[in-house]
Amino acid sequence: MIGTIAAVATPFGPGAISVLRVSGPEALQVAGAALQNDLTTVEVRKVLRGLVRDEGGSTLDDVLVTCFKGPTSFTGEDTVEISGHGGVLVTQRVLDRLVACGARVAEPGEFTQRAFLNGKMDLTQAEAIMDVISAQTDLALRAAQQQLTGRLGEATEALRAEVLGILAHVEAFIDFPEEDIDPSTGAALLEQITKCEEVCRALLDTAERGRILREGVKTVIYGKPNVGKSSLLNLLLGYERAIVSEIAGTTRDTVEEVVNIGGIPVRLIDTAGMRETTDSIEQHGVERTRQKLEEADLVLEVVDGSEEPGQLLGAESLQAHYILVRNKVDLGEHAGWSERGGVSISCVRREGEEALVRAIGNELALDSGTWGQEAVAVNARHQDCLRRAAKGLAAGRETLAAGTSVEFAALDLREALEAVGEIAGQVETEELLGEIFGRFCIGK
Ligand SMILES: Nc1nc2c(ncn2[C@@H]2O[C@H](COP(=O)(O)OP(=O)(O)OP(=O)(O)O)[C@@H](O)[C@H]2O)c(=O)[nH]1
Ligand SMILES: [Mg+2]
Repeated sequence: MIGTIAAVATPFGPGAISVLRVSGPEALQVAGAALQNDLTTVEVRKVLRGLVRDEGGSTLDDVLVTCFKGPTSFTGEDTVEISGHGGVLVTQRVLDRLVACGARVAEPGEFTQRAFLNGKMDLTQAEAIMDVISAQTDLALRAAQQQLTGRLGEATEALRAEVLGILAHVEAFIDFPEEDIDPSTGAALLEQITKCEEVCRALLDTAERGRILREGVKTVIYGKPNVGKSSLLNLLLGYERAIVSEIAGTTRDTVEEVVNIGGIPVRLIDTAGMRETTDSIEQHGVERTRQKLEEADLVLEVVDGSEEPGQLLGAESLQAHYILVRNKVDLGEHAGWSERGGVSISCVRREGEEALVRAIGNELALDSGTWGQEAVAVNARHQDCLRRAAKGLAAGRETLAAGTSVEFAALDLREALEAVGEIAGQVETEELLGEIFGRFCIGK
């Protein structure tokens, strides 16, 4: 959808300033009409002062304006940025005025989508913008910034060029069927395909790290009522986020917060204590705890270490990493726990936190040193493309090796080529773009 779009680019709510953006073929005219000023002749990238006026000529806001000319703008189109007073109403009025002057309110991510469509960046870079905005730790931010520079796009582009070369070679044999693939050429092709498969595998190996950097390690704080699960969440967070009380069954719903452990975002999920209950709200909470447990990367099973050990969830029943946390050791440690391992803490005395954080780091093998060096960490979409690419490459290689059908090998390789191309957006579909940019904020 072309046309000139406008949106508020800063968060909704009162602030020092609000920034509005206008982009499209008529951006200078639209903003010029709102400002009653000819912006088509002004110097670009220079801040001007102006008044946004309503239809009747009354001042709506006193603003600063910067004009950019396409193609050397973020979107690749003519763009105007308007910085006004950061009030909710005044900002809305300025936006209304821009719409009255001919702009349309932008869809989420539409500015970045235009930047992509105008060749200002590839799809991995467009995605990285959202990763930069939502990064919650330095490591996550570093990975996002690397992707924004185009590291991943370059890597997949190199892979695509390689696959394209192989495909061209294979297709040449289809065009000249009288020529058999001689053994040395065949062997060289197979070797090239194997190398491409290795590249796919290496990129796929970064998917787990990518997911953790983007979403955090899903850490479920699990245990019986009243053992101190909410107290533990508060301890690790450093403030009183969840309600703590001596009444068993205090936490009814799950509470999620992210903490930074050695640069890795750890998403702590405090849950309702597990017990048989007839209270329907508490039953819902217990059911939700079960669900969270299934999705967990790490489970912290909290017990009252001062009491006699009872039945534990234990590591064996879980796919996830597991740490036993023996809380309330200020009340004395029951001898029965000595064989069970785990970490002793006291939430009320704020003791054992460091040991627990260390145990979490060890359990997840979170060595931020090595994490930081890896430039690229693929997301779920890239992972899907790479899996398809690897599958196509393997199928093509096997068919070639068997010498059955060059045509079928070419089909498989073409699928691999398209899957690799999808990563950076060479083969884009309307649906794919809607999926990606729909997750952006308005004005981005
Ligand atoms: N002595 C002692 N009391 C603690 C400790 N940690 C928590 N408590 C107390 O234990 C009680 C329960 O704490 P919560 O954190 O609410 O326990 P919970 O596991 O979240 O409980 P539910 O949400 O009901 O399942 C509160 O009275 C806390 O003050 C501790 O380390 N030592
Ligand atoms: Mg609780």
